[in-house]
Amino acid sequence: MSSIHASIAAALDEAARKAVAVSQFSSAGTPFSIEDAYRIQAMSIERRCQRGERRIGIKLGFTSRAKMVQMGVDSLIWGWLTNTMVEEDGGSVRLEKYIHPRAEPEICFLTKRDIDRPLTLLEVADHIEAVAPAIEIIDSRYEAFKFTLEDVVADNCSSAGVVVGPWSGKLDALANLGVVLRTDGRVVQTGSTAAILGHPLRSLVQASRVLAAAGTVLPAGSLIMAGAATAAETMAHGNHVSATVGELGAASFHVV
Ligand code: OOG
Ligand code: MG
Repeated sequence: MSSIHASIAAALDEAARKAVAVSQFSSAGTPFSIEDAYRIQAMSIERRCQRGERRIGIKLGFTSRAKMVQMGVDSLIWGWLTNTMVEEDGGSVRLEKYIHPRAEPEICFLTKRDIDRPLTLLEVADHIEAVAPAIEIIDSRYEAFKFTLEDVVADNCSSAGVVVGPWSGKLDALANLGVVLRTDGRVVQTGSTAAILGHPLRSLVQASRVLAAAGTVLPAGSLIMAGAATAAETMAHGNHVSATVGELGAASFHVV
């Protein structure tokens, strides 16, 4: 652990707290490795926890081709979700909390057992209590929403907000559900849950692997966001944003 990493963690934490973007670090004179990026991420989450925030789960990023193409990045990444990131389904999202937020349609899982080792595809369903349609609000702390893989990992993978729709036990239906993102009723993105690593349950296999590699146990009752099935869309004042995921239903919010 170096003081440079700690100061990058502090700068990213401040950028998120004040909703003011910063310049990239890894591509602008302070190169660091992916391992260092996860150390910086852990330090910035630790700062949030010292202010009283709680970890409530994790999110995966770049589990679909649509997202990799949009951001020009091609490795699966993961970051933490905390309690202050939760926005109410059907409620109002305050634009001023964010820098340049984007919305993307996702699937959220609720765990019913600790995830404490790499799981197989056959085992993952036994660890899940429920599934819900969801919207992730991503908000890169970097200017122009541009980053390298290392920078975005250090920035907790752009995690900023989560809106979780109705929970159900419909795990068997997940293979190929239609995904539709709407802004003010207009369809802005369409896709399929099959775009998420071929099957959203595979995101749980990946989640269990990255957690094990990090030596972290994810406690029962945690959320896991599987990663967006489509590209993300910018949000503006007054927008109504909704994501429908086949028979799982929809999650939505109003931007104020
Ligand atoms: C990074 C986060 C990617 C996803 O669902 O693929 C992500 C970003 O695009 O800013 O959340
Ligand atoms: Mg996402």
